[in-house]
Parts: sequence; structure tokens; C-alpha cells
Amino acid sequence: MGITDDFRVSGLKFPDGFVFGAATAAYQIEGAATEDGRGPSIWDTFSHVPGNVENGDTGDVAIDFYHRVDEDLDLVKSLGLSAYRLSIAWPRILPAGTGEINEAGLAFYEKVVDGLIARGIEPIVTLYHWDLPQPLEDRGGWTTRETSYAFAEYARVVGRRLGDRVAVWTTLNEPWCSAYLGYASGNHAPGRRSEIGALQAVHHLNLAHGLALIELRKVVKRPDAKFSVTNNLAMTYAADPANPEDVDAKRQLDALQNRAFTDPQLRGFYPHDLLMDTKHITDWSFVQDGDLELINQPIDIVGINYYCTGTVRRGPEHPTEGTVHPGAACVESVEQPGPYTEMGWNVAPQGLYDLLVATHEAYPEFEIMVTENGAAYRDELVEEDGVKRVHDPERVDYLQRHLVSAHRAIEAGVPLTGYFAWSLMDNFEWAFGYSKRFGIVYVDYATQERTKKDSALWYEKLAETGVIPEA
Ligand code: IFM
Repeated sequence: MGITDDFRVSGLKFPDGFVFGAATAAYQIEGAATEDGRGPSIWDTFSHVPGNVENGDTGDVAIDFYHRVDEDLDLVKSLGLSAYRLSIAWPRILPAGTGEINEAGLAFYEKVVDGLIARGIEPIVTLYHWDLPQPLEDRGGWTTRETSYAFAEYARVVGRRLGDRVAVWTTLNEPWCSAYLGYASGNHAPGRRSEIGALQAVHHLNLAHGLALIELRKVVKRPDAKFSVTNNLAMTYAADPANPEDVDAKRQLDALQNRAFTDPQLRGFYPHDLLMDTKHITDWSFVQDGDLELINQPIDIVGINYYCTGTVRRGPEHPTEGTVHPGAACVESVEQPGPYTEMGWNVAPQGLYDLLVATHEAYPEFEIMVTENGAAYRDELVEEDGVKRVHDPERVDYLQRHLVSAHRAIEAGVPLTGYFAWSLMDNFEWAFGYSKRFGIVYVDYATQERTKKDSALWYEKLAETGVIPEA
């Protein structure tokens, strides 16, 4: 599936009330890593180990959001966005992961949330976007159930403080990354390489999600608050749909990437094929009686982060030590047709449509939001007649095509109610450090000056009119 002009369309109108927002995450933007009582997270530890992050970059300062809240929220306001998706840093709230509460951390997020509300912007809060308190990792991290219970404690503390104001509570962001990149391939913090550890992490993240929802529902006071989880669901195709081996490779990856999360979260079971495909690694006895009922709590919104597609075929067995997916020894990825973004990810708007439709078909009762979508490109700041600008036509094109895709999904009956651009501003792109720019707003890392890129101006028009502008 290459790219065609089929998605280069303007003039389509989104339904009234459709949410146009932008997303960020705490460690990627805040900085102030040791200020006001914040404890260390696994990303502080990981990024300080030479060789883990490109250029030795860390989130110590990031884009200094911690000290620029008003300026940055004014920016969100000036873009006309009706919602802002942020994440809360667990180690700012409970520096040791459990126990003592850091009042300054709660006060900081209260300032952010109140600042949004004062500007007429809905706060959409994610509790876990990968910054696990280091003391919990030292006791086993996501390979132990203690971490799931610690997460519930943290959710209760935040929910008690902000539960009268937050519009949408999201438990986890992309547990696929936390489990497989964190514990199988080791590309992300905490940088472990253990197939069984990664599968334990899958389960304990799911358990954390359910336990947190139970606590949140006890303390959240805003009557119209909604509850959700965000998964980076993968849209994977079989290289040859007529070849049962390739179709089976796709099924296998779908179980590991998607259903390992959505089935327990939304249906209360682990897929039988997942358990069979991984039985040489574990008997899953870490799933205790009652866990699946705890995980399968009611939610309102299924959040989906989408960037690109994958295609797989059945291949010869390869070593799985250090690869991303435990138990997928005979699954081979096929190169995707371009164009590609700076991440090397293919631009595939049809994939977003297919994913939204497939998710809706599998889980029809849930409202869906695209909680992240966007692209990294090599942006350059230029000065024209004394005005700073960033011309990023490829990103405008990417956003237009994916919004057209989202619009088509709505027309096909998908209850899609919101779209969040990743990201509001350039920021710390995990193992890539500051080398990849995803923002619709450019950040000059030397001065921390923010400049709206052309894509921000384009998105602003969309937010204002609800109509997809010309690219
Ligand atoms: O930057 C990340 C974000 O933290 C999670 N989703 C994918 C983005 C781009 O890689």
C-alpha cells in the first residue's frame, strides 16, 4: 500500500463538538528533574547512562515547561484547541513511588489544570507516560504486581486532588512500549532484556490500569468525567493475504501488540492464541485468580495512538533475545512503501482508517479518540522580513491526510470524537533525544523560544472552522 493523492482533500467538515487537541508527556517537556521534591524516574536513570540516548541527551531541562506553564498554555489557547492532553509525572507526586506525597508536585499539576480551565481548554490527563519512579524499578518495576498496586495508590492521590476538574482520565499511555521496549528490547527505560519480564510487564501494566480505574472512580467528582486508556494499536497487514502462513504471522503479532492489551482491558481475558504462542516462555501463572475481573473495568473512551503501518510474513526462526516481541521468532517484517518521516516510519493514512474501523468492529461499544498522531521532520527555523517561521509542508501534508482518514472513519460509522496532534511542541523523543522534531510548534533548544510552524497555523485553521483546510 503506497501513498496516493486520495487523502489530499480539503473542505471536509467534522461534526460539531469534535475535539481538536494536542498532546505532550511530562518527561518529554517538563525539565526541572530535581526541583521541588521530584524523585528520580527510570528515564532519569536510563538517559544518564552513556549510549542509551542519542547525543547523551536527557530530560533534565527538556523544553522547560515546568517554568513556562503560562506561556505554553497561552500557546494552546492561541491555537484554538479545545483540549490539551498532558501526562503527570508519578515521581513528582510520590517521589518514592508510594507513601509520602509531594505537595509541590500536586500544586504544579493543579496550576496546569486550572490554567487550562481558565483558558477554556479541557484537561485530558494521562497518569502514566513511562516515568516510573526509580525506587519501584529497584524492587522489580513492572515485572512485579507491587508496582500495579503502587500505581493505584498514585491514581487515588491524583484523583482526589484533581478529580473535580479533569475531563478525561487516561490510565496508561502505550503500555506496549513500556512492556516490550522497556523489558524485552531494552531500547527504552529501564533497558532490560527479558522475554518473560516483558510478558510479566504486560500483565502488571494491565492490572495497574484496572486497579487505578477502581480508585479513580471512588474519588473523581466531576460528574461528566470520562475514563480511558491509550494503546498504540498496530495496523499490521499480511504480506500475502492469500498465504495462510503470512496471515498467521499477522495474527501472532496482532495478539502480542494489540489484543494482549485490549482483550484484558476491554473484555476481561487474555487471548488464547497469545498464551499458546508464548507458552515456551511462560505459563502466565503470574496472572492470579481475580486479576482479569480487576483489569476489565468499565471505561468510556478507547484512545489510539497511530503513526504508521507494518507488514509481516512467516519467516525462518531467528533469535529473539533482545528483540521487541517475545515469542515471535518466525515473524518477519517487510519493508513498508514510502514516503517516510524522519523516524523512518511510512506515511500511511489508509492505515489509520483501517485501524479505526477494525477497532470499532472489535469493540463497538466504545467512543474512540486518536490520542496521538503526527510526524517528525527535519525542520528549520528561518527569518523572513524579521518574522521567524518554520515551513514544514511535509507535516502539513501528513496531518491533512490523516485527518481526512479520520473523517472517513467517522463517515463509515466509527464513533470518533477527538484527535490530538503529537506533539504540541518539539521535545525529548526518548532514545532519539532531541534529534527528532514532532512538534507543530518549533522549539529552539538553545533559547527555549517557541515558534509556530506552518503546520500549527494550518491546524489552528482547522480547530477554528472544523473544516479541513487546504494544505
Ligand atoms: O514521542 C512519542 C510519545 O511519547 C509516545 N507516542 C509516540 C511518540 C513519537 O514517538
